[in-house]
Amino acid sequence: MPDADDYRDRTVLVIGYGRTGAAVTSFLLGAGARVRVSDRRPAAELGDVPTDPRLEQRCGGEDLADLTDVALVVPSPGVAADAPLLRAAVRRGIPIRAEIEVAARALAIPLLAVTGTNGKSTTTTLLGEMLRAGGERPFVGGNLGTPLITAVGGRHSMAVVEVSSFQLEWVERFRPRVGVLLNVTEDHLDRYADLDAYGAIKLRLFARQTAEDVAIVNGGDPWIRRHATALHAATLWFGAGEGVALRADAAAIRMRLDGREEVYPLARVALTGAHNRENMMAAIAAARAVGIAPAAVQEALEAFHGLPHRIELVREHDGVRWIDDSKGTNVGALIKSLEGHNRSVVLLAGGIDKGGDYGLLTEPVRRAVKRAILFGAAREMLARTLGGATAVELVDSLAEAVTRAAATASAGDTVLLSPACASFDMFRDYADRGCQFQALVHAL
Ligand code: UMA
Repeated sequence: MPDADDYRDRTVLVIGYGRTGAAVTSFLLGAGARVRVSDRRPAAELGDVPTDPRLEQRCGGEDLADLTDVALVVPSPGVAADAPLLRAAVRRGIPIRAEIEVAARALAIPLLAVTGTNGKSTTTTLLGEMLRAGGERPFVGGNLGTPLITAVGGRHSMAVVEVSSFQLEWVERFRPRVGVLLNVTEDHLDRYADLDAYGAIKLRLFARQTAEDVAIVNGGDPWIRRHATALHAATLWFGAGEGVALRADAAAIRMRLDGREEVYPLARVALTGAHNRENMMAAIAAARAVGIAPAAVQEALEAFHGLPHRIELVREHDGVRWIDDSKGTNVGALIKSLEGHNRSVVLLAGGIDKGGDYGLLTEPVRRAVKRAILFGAAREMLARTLGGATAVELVDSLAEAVTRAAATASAGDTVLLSPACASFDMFRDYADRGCQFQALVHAL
């Protein structure tokens, strides 16, 4: 029986040749495997694929013959579990491993993994900054953009990895030293049957943890509270409710452990809002769990200015604040972005409906939004859902949305791009949508 982590001379099928597929292919070739790449796109669209006699391309569709002689399948996160090749691999008993599983088996450094519906990227990046301030050499990546597998062979002392539900679908022994679960609200319901099915995948992050590991979870999140029995690690709750170790108000974050209290003042911290206080609490708990000194944690909090396209102020123009929240691609994200506003928001939303209960938006929109300007494939659905709560208007493009918003907003208002939808109907990705928005706003 060959060692399961020895890839030499074994044929591995990599499905999808995007960022993950390319990185995992390069790792596997380096580890001596024969790699077969399957992608539904034609070869000409795949960009640079290395020329290597041990690399074979099967592009332009999925063919079950691609599984012949395959010892292991590594699917990209974008490949759903019901893809014909994956279903056939399961039927034939061929092991399937996520890229993060392959990476975690090859890495000897502590892993700090962050998941949740919203706030993952901010928390992951901030935590990386805290580790850096504490003298570590962290790898920071995962769903954030740089696949974890690229950390293998690097000179890192720890890895902070943003983990999506897609990446957790095919894990087995993935066991982070520190696992963070920020929140679980409806998202990706085009891929999962319901909230419980989606949340159960998120809990796989904790499945292999033991009492020697740490789980950091949101005490104010009802779904997580209901599923706390799935946690086997030492658990630190933050936010609200019974037994929380970390609490926050607008002035400070307080962490109470073993009868001692640490205070992290927020007066000089740029991140604002209740959701960001949750992200900060989680990052503080994770950094402290791996021994980063409080002074380094505070230094990183004060130096951090947030991520692009996440409630990012683009410009103040004629008294109107223009905010880019293109990364807000689900209902929960939009609800958080509307916090603290009172009938002063001109909302730009729309794109591809990812499933989920858009009805949850009615009350926050009624309170915060004076007009919703809707675009993209989901615009009619959104107009029906939000029509009773605010004035709605349909447009054909983001450019038209910006023009209409400029005509509608008056001094003191905020124009907020927070689409609550995926971007792929009109843009390459959320970043492309955000960059186009910013260019339009700067041109006003
Ligand atoms: N493909 C197939 N068959 C399929 C599906 C896709 O052949 O059934 C091919 C496509 O033609 C394409 C490739 O697979 O060539 C794309 O793979 P991918 O969609 O997995 O994308 P990657 O470039 O590998 O990027 C992935 C993550 N993408 C997704 O989860 C959809 C990136 O997260 C992540 O940054 C990257 O790995 C590095 O880890 C993006 C994302 O949208 C930001 N994530 C979702 C989210 O945050 O909501 C989960």
